[in-house]
Order: sequence, then structure tokens, then C-alpha cells
Amino acid sequence: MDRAEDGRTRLFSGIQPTGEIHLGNYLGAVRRWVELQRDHFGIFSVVDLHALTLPWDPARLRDQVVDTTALLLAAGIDPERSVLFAQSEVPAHAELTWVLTCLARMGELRRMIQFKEKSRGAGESVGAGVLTYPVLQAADVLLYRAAGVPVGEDQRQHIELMRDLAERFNASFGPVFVVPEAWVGEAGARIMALDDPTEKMSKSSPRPGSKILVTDPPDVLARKIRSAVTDSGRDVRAGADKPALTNLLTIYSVVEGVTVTELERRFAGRGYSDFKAALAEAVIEFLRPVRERYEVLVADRARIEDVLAAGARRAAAMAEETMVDVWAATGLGRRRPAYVAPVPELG
Ligand code: ATP
Ligand code: LTN
Repeated sequence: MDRAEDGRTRLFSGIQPTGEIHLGNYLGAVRRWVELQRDHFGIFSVVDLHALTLPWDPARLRDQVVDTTALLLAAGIDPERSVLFAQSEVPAHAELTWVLTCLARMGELRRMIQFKEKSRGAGESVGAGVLTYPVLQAADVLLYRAAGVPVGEDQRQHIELMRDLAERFNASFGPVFVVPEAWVGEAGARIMALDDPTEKMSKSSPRPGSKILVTDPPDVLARKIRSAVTDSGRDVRAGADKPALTNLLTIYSVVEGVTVTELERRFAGRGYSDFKAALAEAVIEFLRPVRERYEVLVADRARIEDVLAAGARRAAAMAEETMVDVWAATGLGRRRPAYVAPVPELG
């Protein structure tokens, strides 16, 4: 039990340090974490081990972890009230992944939509990590016995898998894990690409015009929204025949906290360019405070490293409580502390 926990329900969520945080990540995940941490005990991780599933640049990886952490702090994650840490600093994530990998089945991993998408065209040379990565994700959550996992819509299937793994483990070895639930928000859980409303807005997209970055300066952001694809016709309304407008109206409604119907009324007869100009203004004002705080925070790298070191110590202590039970339940035996010299305080 962590000192700040105070009987609050435990939540766990993670974000990859693989690229800059976009509006989809922000509306679907990060913004909700910030709201939820008030009444829940949030454990939030920059999941750098996940970043190794696709080619990465060793010279940049830690900088990306620090930048992502700065963005989470700028968004309002409170590192005292919540636990904020880098996944690779808590070795138990990799250890529990191995145990769960031995319970997972090839068939269930191959069925993951993200595996299908990310392995398309690669044939037999697809990295094994692309297949097993949902097991690492399961370990992330199960280690902390979190009850809820606030994520965007795209992660539902991964949460289903982690529930199956937890139940399978508990049925074979005793009730060690809490079976977690996906907490998918209503609005903003699936923001689509600006240049292709059939695809989700994604960090890994190589097309800059597809995504709004939280750190985009106002002029860049306005240009991206101006160039966003629209549907045929002139009416500003949502509907199955208007996927692009539906996406833009969704963004607007979440950012302004008004309904889509109210926006349709506001923009009736006004055409796309008026609508886009107003939307750009709303998004710029919405993201401005986060971007400004980010610029200050990211300049103080030492402070971010301190936050991560403190977070890793707290996360490791919680993870170890579960690992003692995992070792005992599986017959690996009594878990001794690792045979290494004590680590001096970091920072
Ligand atoms: P990638 O493109 O590499 O899959 P990503 O953009 O999905 O990356 P992640 O770090 O994998 O980013 O996801 C962090 C969180 O953001 C997850 O909870 C995920 O569900 C959420 N998320 C990602 N994309 C969107 C989106 N377009 N709309 C809403 N939520 C999203
Ligand atoms: N796989 C997720 C990121 C992620 C995550 C987690 C989310 C890694 N570990 C644990 C929730 C809980 C993704 O690709 N969006």
C-alpha cells in the first residue's frame, strides 16, 4: 500500500514514449487520467519497454521518456497524489511478463487487431515483441492489482486479454490478481486522423497533417485544421455519411464541453471554412495552458528525472508485494530481494 493511496480505487494506465502526444491521446486518455486522479489512486507509466517492439533510436529513447513525462506533468498529473514512473525502471514488469507469457496462447495473441495491423506484410519476419506486447501490457496492470484501466477505445481488446490471463492464473494458482476493467470514456475515446477519418489519429502515423500535437504552436495547429479533409456537401452536421465532419464536431464538442447538436445549431448555414476557423480557435485555447506549462517543464530535465526516480521507488514497492505472491503461488518459492548492492539515491 502506497502512502498516498488512502483507500482510493487503484487505476493503472500507460502511454508509449514513441512520439509526441496528440489530441487523440489527450482526449481519449491523458485528460481523463487527470480528472480521475482526484477521486482514484492513479498509477501512470511511460511504457518505454513497449517502445522496443518497433525499431527505435537508442540515442533518443530516454529523451523521449523525459519529454512524455513532462507532457503528463503539464497536463496536470500530480506526482504526489498519483504514481508517475518509467516502466523500465521497475524490473518486475519484465519478470511478470515472462510468467504470463507461459500462460498465454499463440491463438489469442494472433487474434489481436493491433498485431494483425502491425504485422501486415511482414510475414515471418515480424518481430516476436509485436505479438507478445499485450502480455507486457497485462503485466503492467496486474502487477498493481488495479481495478480500472482508463484507455481509449482501441485498447478494449487488450484489456479483455489481460482479464483472461488474470482469471486463468487465479484459477490455476489461487487468487493473486485483481481482474481489471477497461474504463473507456464516452466522448473523445476515438479521435480520427484529420486527413483520413477512417483511420484513428495515431502517434505512429508518418503524416504530420494527420494529427494535432498537444505541443503544436497555434499557427501550425490552425493550418492543420484548415487542411483537414471534409465531406461532400456544405452542411456542418454529424452523421454516418459525414465521417470527417463527425470527427471535427466530436473534437469541438469535447474541447468546448457542448453537445454536437448545439454546435450543429450554432453553425447552421455557415459553411465549412467558418466552422474550421472557430474550431481552430477553440482547440488553440484549449491546449494553450498545457503547451505553455510543457515548455517550462521540459527545460528542467533534472527535475523530471527526480520525479521519475521517486515514482519508480514507489511503483517498485507496490509491484514487489504482488511478486512475492506470484512467486509463492507458482512454486518458484520464497522471493528474495535481488542480489545486488543497494542502489544509491538517484538525482
Ligand atoms: P500508436 O500509433 O503507436 O499505436 P497511439 O497514438 O495509439 O500510438 P499510445 O501511447 O499507444 O498511442 O496510447 C496512449 C493512450 O491513448 C491509450 O489509452 C490509447 O487508447 C489512447 N489513444 C490513442 N489514440 C487515440 C485516438 N485516436 N483517440 C482516442 N484515444 C486514443
Ligand atoms: N499498449 C498501450 C499502452 C499501454 C497501456 C498499458 C495502456 C501499455 N501498457 C497498460 C493501459 C494499461 C497502447 O498501445 N496504447
